[in-house]
Amino acid sequence: MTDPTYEFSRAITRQPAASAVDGLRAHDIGAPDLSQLQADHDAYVSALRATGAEVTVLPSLNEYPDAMFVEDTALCLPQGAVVMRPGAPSRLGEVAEMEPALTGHFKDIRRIDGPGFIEGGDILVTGREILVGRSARTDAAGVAELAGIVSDWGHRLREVDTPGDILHFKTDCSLLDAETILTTKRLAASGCFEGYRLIYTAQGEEAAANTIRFNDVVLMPGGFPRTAEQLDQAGYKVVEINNSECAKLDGGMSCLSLRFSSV
Ligand code: CIR
Repeated sequence: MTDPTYEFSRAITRQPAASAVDGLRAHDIGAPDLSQLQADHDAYVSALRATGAEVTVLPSLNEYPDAMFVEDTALCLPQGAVVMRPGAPSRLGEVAEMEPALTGHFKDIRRIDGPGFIEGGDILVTGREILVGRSARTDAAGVAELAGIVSDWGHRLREVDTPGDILHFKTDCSLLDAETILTTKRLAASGCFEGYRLIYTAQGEEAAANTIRFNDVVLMPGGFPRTAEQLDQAGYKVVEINNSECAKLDGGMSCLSLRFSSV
């Protein structure tokens, strides 16, 4: 029996483009170094493949500097895929580039038509529900449209708030298994995870919250030893990937892939 919240046979990623130096960022701490960004992306893809999954690497899209953050363009569920409608105007066109890559893998593909907006980074699928954080990128209308679609597929969606200074809901949390969430204390303080088993990022290591559980491993950004140690102690097999360059664009482990199992 597989657990669809973290066992996946496939992932889709996209090569970073040279234009990534112009990617969106909340605070400018310098442009990413392109060769390090590519090396980190390669390591990320290798780590996914090492779990036995088939990983598609789509070609870079120079006209969309943030297109390597594929997670924001779609939600992949066992019943089908939903193509998102990003709230960042410069990212709206990315979804049309992603849809053809999904068609071979999903029988049912739906679209968020608007007028609302929603990005995949605001969506956490757990064993019992789909949590969606409203944010600067995801509004109530976008959440409502998604709720209608996933209820057709038997999912319960719960709308929550992303604290104002956080880009996406999942910037500050990730699923470790169907019932366990890694989160920052500042996000959990809202009470949005009541009833779940929580592991908190170590103080000062809030940027470690965006990890992915992918088959038998947890991919986490390098440089957060105390949080890595906690996950190790809790029995998770941690693989660290350097994230220094993506972090300059507010990106992390979850943003870089769409994860699913083909039917
Ligand atoms: C953006 O601001 O849209 C990108 N620079 C980063 C997107 C990160 N995506 C994610 O957390 N899912």
